[in-house]
Amino acid sequence: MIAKRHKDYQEKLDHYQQSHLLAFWDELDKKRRTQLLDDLDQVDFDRCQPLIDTFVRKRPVFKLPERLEPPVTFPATPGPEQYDRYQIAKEVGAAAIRAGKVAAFTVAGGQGTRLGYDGPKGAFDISPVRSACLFQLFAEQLRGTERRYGHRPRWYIMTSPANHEVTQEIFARNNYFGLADEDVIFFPQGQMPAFLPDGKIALAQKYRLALGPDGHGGSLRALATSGALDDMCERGIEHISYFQVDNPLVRAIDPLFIGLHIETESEMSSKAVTKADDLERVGNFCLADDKLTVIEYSDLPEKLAHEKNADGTRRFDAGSIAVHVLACSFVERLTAAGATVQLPWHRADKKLTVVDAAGNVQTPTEPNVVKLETFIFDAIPPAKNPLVLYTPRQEEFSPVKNAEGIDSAVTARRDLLLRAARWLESCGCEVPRNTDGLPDLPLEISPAFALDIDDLHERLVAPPELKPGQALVLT
Ligand code: UD2
Repeated sequence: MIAKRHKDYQEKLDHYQQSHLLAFWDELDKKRRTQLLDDLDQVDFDRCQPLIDTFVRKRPVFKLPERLEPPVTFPATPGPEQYDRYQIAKEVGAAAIRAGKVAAFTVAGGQGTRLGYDGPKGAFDISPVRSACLFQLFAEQLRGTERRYGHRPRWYIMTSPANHEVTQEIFARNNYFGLADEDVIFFPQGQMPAFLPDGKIALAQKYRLALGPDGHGGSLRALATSGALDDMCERGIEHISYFQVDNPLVRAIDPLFIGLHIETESEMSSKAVTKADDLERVGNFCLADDKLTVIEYSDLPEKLAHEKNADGTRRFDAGSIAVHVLACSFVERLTAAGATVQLPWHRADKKLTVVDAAGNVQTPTEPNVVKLETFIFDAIPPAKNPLVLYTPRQEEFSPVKNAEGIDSAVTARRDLLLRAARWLESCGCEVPRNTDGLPDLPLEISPAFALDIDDLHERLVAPPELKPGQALVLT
């Protein structure tokens, strides 16, 4: 069996000029040979081949669209002329949730290298008092949604082959964070190899290819190939509420957002925040040659990033928080056999320890490999009626990306604490604050207890009395 697979790959790799991948075959024991063959099975050589010339051997240059303008957006708070529309949207969204037409979808296949956490990022403890992990906070939102709308959305989680098993183990060990195991569906995303600059696939070890997840854009393909999309259709799910695993403040299921998406017959909707500064490292919503598009911070020329309107506000101000609602029919259209729309590939030059042709381990000090990924937001331009809804950053966005500094666990915990304090204050509580303006007590509201300010208003019989240093945890 192994001999046959080996022979087949010898021919195949010759054809694709990747025979170096079997260079150490004779040195490998049976287990390692099998591992190497299994890694080779993961590579779609036909898919990679044309990319090697265009993205690896050549360095693609990002071409700025001819006409770049700010997008038309829905404001976070409606003006008088939009008030009714928002009210209707909230009801429409709530009705869709109640009717089981909305699924939650978390992309959790990333490698989380910047955070330096050894494990799936979703298992990272983040809440300020209970130390609940990201997965737990999302699960509690789904439980809160069930309490409020009478239906608990099914939860699809995209993992990667590297963290698939351990992610499932974490859920099993934690009793699915209070959800039913059959309501949480895990599936791994596809992989892409890392390439050396000459187009050869890199070896991480003599018997291991350097493979990594194919980007969050790969979630569309993975939804289709895993059967998750069929599962959604069979259950009458029509809308996918997409969010990243790294944002503990995210509103996993938002009736207003879902309702606007439905009312406008949008195929893909997005949430934005006002950028924290001109050069914040988030994608920028733009109208590129009249099409709604996200341009990554690294691709938006600084001159444009600094441009101001006549009133002094920032011209390109809508930063992507990577929260979307996608119509299932849209994902079907994009992933159907023979689909004409392909998400574009993005090149990233990375440092990776590799085994060289002589079998020596090389640990680089400069980027030595090319990784290719697709991005979910590149599905926006081909979508019909895509919309952007602004949302207040302090309510919904504080990602955990870095080990320290901005977008770290420290800032996310602070923002969870501040949000809980604001919600309680709006319910009439007096929250003691220290000289830095931070709540002077450990404070946490589980999303299972309250999903937002309105929910908290309904849930609190009387505003609790808060004392400095005395913890309040609402679960
Ligand atoms: C992303 C966006 C940025 C902005 C920001 C908001 C890109 C390129 N940039 O920045 O525009 O919206 O987020 O927080 O997206 N993931 C997978 N599989 C993969 C790669 C990533 O599931 O192959 C997941 C990952 O687990 C995480 C999310 O996607 O939940 C974000 O990935 P990232 O950290 O690479 O994105 P980032 O911070 O560069």
